[in-house]
Amino acid sequence: ETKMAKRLSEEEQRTALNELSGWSRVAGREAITRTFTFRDFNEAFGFMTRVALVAEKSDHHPEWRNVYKTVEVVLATHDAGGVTERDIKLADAMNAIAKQPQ
Ligand code: HBI
Repeated sequence: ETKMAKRLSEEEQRTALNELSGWSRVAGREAITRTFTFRDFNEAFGFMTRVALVAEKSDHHPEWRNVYKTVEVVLATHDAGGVTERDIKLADAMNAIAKQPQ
């Protein structure tokens, strides 16, 4: 049996998001979001490919939508019904991957 991640309060989310550039809370839903913009489709899809490997490894998966060179991401922990440290960790990993030279 694996331990259920604890939901972060609104205050805890705000504190965590202060150190996560580009991320904000979703209005009307317990989730966080960021839209990444790349130079072209190839860079956007390369980002998604790298993130997919991290997501699968940690069994934590983004909701996302790619339109040309943008990737709109929403993160929530469905099992917990809100935002948890798992979302913050994946958001941080996505920021790091987006910064890598393509
Ligand atoms: N990804 N974002 C997210 N949230 C979850 O709750 C989640 C997931 N990936 C896999 C997963 N949960 C599994 O642990 C369960 O659905 C079994």
